Amino acid sequence: MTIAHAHPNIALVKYWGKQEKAGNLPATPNLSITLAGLTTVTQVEDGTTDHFVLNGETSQDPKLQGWLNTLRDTFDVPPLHIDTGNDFPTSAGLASSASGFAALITAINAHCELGLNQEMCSDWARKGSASAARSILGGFVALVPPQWQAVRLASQEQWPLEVVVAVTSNEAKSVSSGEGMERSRLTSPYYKAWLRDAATDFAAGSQAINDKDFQGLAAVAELNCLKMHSLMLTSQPTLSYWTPASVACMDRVRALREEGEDVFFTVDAGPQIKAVCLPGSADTVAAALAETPGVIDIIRSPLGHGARVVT
Ligand code: 2P0
Repeated sequence: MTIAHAHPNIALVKYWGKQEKAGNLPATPNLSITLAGLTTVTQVEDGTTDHFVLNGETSQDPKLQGWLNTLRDTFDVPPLHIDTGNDFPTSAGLASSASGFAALITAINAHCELGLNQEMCSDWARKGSASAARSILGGFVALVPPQWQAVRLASQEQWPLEVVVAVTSNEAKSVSSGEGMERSRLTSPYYKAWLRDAATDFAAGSQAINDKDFQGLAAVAELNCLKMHSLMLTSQPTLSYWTPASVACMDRVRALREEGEDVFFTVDAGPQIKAVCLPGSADTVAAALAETPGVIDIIRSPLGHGARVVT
């Protein structure tokens, strides 16, 4: 039996749209931070048939089964009992598929002695869920062509940012990210503009991380997030992930910044707000978001490590 841990990551320059070829390849370069305060724990052991348990309940997951079958095209992987749990809301815009596939390939690699290095683990994680490629590493992580395997931009020790997650709903989303981004690619009138701006946003985000330029990172990350949500909103049918509380939190973050706090927001395919802070602002930001109407929970997180085997 083998146990692996992985953390979700949140993108500061987002992935939303795939290339039209095999391999689950993003259409645009993207970068993220790995969150130590949220964890997926995945246990793998040999079984007589594949059996998957998610958060204590038996689950049928065609995406996971398809990924396992693909893995077996290359490696000798026996039937597996996979038991995985998240200490945060699942499929609710907190990147549970990123930490999930990162923990899973890490556990299977060790359990079945596949001999994969980090780059290869990232490659296999990406085939399950593109954002999962990034959770193989900790700190600041890029996913870029031509390899589309995670690349470390900086460690969490080099720039120890903090993240305050304002949870506004625990419900699973009704449209998956994969389905949503394909809808945006096919129907949003802004998709071409999204592709056009991607390399510039990625370069600006990478430079800001390299320079530890918080204001620079704030500017590119907030605008890139709002570009992605513009794509979502202009998809047909629309993809509307925000609640009134999400909007209130974004307004609150802008107001806190006007008051001198070092904070910016980002939002993924769900209603939760992630406020990224310099450490000196995290207490004030957490207190302010906790008081914002509609916020049901606050999760605080430093940046953390990549996926790893713990037994
Ligand atoms: C990201 N998201 O860059 C963006 C921002 C959500 C919003 O990557 O189809 O679960 O499995 O590759 O990785 C979520 O999409 O999609 C995602 P698939 P994934 O973090």
